Amino acid sequence: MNAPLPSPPPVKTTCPYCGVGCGVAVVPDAAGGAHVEGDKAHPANFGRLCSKGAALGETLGLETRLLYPMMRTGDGPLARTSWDVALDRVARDLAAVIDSHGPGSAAFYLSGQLLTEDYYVANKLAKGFLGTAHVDTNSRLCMASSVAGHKRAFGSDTVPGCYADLEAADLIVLVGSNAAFCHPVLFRRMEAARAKRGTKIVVIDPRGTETAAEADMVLPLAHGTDAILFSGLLVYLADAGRLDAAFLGRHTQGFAEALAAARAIAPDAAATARACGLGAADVAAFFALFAATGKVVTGYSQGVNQSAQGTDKVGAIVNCHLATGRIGREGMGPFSLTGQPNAMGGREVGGLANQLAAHMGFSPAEVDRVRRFWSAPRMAEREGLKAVDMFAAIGAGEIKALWVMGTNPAVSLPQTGAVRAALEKLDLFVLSENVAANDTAACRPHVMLPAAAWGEKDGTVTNSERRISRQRAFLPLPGEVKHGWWPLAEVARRLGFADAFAWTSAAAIFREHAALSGFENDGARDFDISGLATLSDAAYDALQPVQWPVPKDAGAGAGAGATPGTARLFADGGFFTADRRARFIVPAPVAPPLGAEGFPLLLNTGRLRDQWHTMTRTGLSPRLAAHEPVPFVAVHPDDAARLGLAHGGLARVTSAQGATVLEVRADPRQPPGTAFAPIHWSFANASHGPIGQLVQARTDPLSGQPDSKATPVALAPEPAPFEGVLLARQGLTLPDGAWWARAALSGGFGWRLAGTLAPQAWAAWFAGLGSSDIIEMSDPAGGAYRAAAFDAAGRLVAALFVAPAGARPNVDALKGLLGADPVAPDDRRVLLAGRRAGREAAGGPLVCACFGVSQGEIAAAIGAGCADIAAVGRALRAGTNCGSCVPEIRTLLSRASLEAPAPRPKADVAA
Ligand SMILES: Nc1nc2c(c(=O)[nH]1)N[C@H]1C(S)=C(S)[C@@H](COP(=O)(O)OP(=O)(O)OC[C@H]3O[C@@H](n4cnc5c(=O)[nH]c(N)nc54)[C@H](O)[C@@H]3O)O[C@H]1N2
Ligand SMILES: Nc1nc2c(c(=O)[nH]1)N[C@H]1C(S)=C(S)[C@@H](COP(=O)(O)OP(=O)(O)OC[C@H]3O[C@@H](n4cnc5c(=O)[nH]c(N)nc54)[C@H](O)[C@@H]3O)O[C@H]1N2
Ligand code: SF4
Ligand SMILES: [Mo]
Repeated sequence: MNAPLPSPPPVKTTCPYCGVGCGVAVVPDAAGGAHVEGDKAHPANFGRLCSKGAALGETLGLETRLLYPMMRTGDGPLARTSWDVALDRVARDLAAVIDSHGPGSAAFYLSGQLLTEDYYVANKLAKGFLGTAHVDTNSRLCMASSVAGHKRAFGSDTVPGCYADLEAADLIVLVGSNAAFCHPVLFRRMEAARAKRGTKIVVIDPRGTETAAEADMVLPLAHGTDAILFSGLLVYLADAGRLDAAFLGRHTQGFAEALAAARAIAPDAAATARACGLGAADVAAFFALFAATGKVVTGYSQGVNQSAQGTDKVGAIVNCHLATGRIGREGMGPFSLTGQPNAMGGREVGGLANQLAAHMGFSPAEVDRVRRFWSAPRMAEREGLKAVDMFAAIGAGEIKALWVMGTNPAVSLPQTGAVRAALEKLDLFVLSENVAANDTAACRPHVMLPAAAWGEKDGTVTNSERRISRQRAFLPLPGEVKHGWWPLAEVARRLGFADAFAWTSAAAIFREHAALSGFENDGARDFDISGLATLSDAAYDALQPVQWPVPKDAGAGAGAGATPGTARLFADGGFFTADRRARFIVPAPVAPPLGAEGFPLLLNTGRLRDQWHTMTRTGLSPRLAAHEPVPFVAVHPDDAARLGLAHGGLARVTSAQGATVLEVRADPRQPPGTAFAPIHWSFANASHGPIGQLVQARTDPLSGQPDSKATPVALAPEPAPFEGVLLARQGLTLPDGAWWARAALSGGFGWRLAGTLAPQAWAAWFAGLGSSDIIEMSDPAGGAYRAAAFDAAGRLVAALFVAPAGARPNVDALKGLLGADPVAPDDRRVLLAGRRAGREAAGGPLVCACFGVSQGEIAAAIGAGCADIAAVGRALRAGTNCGSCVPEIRTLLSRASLEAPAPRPKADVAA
């Protein structure tokens, strides 16, 4: 990992995962892989990478990729076709749908993982040339409440500050953000600053997280009550005389009404505490700390945005910063932590249904301006449908043609059951994808188009601090894969719009986008990168990371080295409202999360450290899979006991929308009455599919963003008298009735198994694999079955271990045999024993993904006297590279100092 880079010089590009937007230096190897390390010169990460970024080299394989256009005729299966045939079909069917049913019958569903250039082309085609504004994106599920909150307060979707503010702050308040897992490199920067200057970190999150474990103060407020907490803070700041009268008077409007509304919601600290389910002393201490500290950054993410009151939560936070003038100055400001690598770029080009392009909306003047710039024949003149409504319109048959690019809605939207049904109704369903199979691809697209993936893509992305960076290609386009913008331009050409879509490079598209941002702007719109509109191809290739705005008169344009950019906005007002004043927000009265008869718990959903969304890429890395190999639901131990759920057993989780089955985690960090499940699993890698099946489609009235954090659910034990493990070289179809979850292993796959399927049934299934060289151990009385199958060359094809619940063998040490060529006679014997001497005693879940160090090994090192993070690092190297696992090592250290490790409770064998 820390080995010096081999020559030739690395290609500098940007990580394709989170919105931190770390710079990556890559040296491709001859075998289609690459050596990846952090780019020391990139201002987002200065050389650091988290576990996901560090494992990028393991995700470049072509085995799962879509390499050729595919098309379906009639009810037949998808079959390989040529680009010409596929594009003719898309253009013809799109035109036919629009001719018969109007432009509003066509829609695009895009993604914050597309490059800015791809996004720009899709938006231009739809809104200017097809005449439909039904262009929305998975950013609706992600950043829409921040966008709406920014626009309401600032008149524009502007993030006022930058990452350096987190290092200059004396107080960082993280609201609804698990940054230790989700923005790990930025969190490392916060921790480093704390070590240097004693910054205080406050975490506001109902659930105990790794981020909370690192905080100086934790406020585990009740779900959905953030706007009450920040209303209470506004009242406190006013009553304590901490307002910035000069800033208020010169640069804002509406303070009196906002304060009156806040008083009605949260009259004082004690009332705030009661309404938020927090201790009065804790709330008072937080208010006093905020009031007394000038340099405060409030960072927020999905606990704020993904809420039925997300926009008001953003407004309540921004109010406190406006009232104290703590905005746009070093170390101060509200800071939206964006999720995806290009969530910001998508907003810049108008990827949301309620935006037009370049941060313009649908006012008649703006529609006219964009029409003239594009010479557009058929402008959409009104906002389109937002994601949840768009899929409802598809289900209702009103939208008949849909082009999905770079997102997996059959997993990530709320109510995925309804989403799947809707997708199957379309007259034309086009899917641009990197992978050949996922849950959305299973919904019978008519055409699948192979798109360039990270390493092949070429263009720009914008990170959380408005910094535009290049994603550069270091691999050739494999098979017949094309850049994302290309099929859009080709369809436009087929529809008669060749002149407006005539680019031959990403650089040319970027120049047009940059020019539009400056077109008739005169400083009235925040998003202005016209200083980059004349970059030559070479200057675009060499573009250094730069923060917008970059207006023309900023002396930019020369590209490398000469682009000044803008670190902060609004310190001296200059908001983008008509009167240049910011608006205070009057939040609506805060309603509790919706309850539902028969569904007594609230289901919260979110992310794990080492997986990215629906795992189409991180799922390929054995290292990353080892951290959390199975989908689970966490509940408080008291709830588990009350509901008869056994830690490690299975639970059926049900909501009004759907049901799934997950492994139970009894976790004291989970507030009673709530449950938490990760979002990463789907039917592609788990028998019972995504958590999105259960999630309600309740949305914020202003942003349209779904509340994915508070769905009423019921939990009940699911019978699982057996459990087991399956290892195999290839993907296998498992028997009906089994509960399983699949993860990548070096040389193949590993499945965790559970359920009611008895050993005899497993034995019959295993025999059906058709190997002529099988060894078996069957113990019907003991409820155990073990078997291994080999190919003619003596290589392991599959190994199965089934045992009574609670007695699943730890086969970690056997996983390496999948790569053995052939399996040695001694190892054949130990396979049936289900274990091999050596490392497995120190096994357990993987903690350090960089150096492959397990929980057991760390516990052993702690037992042997390692008393702090540094000592563990010296002994095992764990935590010394990316640092993502430092919070977990700290938890193990503190647990070891409190208690002797408890044995894992035996699972219930329910009848
Ligand atoms: N490892 C990893 N990192 C990622 C991603 C990934 O898939 N994996 N995805 C990226 C993307 S696209 C995004 S959007 C970001 C998301 O980053 P985060 O928003 O940090 O992640 P989440 O886990 O979705 O949710 C954050 C927290 O909100 C809390 N929460 C729930 N309800 C409330 C509430 O009412 N109030 C408050 N204050 N908190 C609440 C949850 O308990 C959870 O801990 O992560 C990015 N980074
Ligand atoms: N319950 C619940 N649901 C949630 C969330 C939650 O916290 N809870 N979070 C929401 C949030 S914040 C987000 S961002 C979404 C994420 O949800 P999705 O966007 O659905 O998740 P991904 O797995 O990132 O899907 C990206 C897909 O695009 C493909 N892909 C990647 N790059 C490219 C590319 O450049 N071009 C093309 N054509 N394809 C590409 C990948 O193979 C993958 O299939 O999930 C949302 N859903
Ligand atoms: S923090 Fe990790 S996932 Fe996010 S951009 Fe950096 S390396 Fe990539
Ligand atoms: Mo996101």
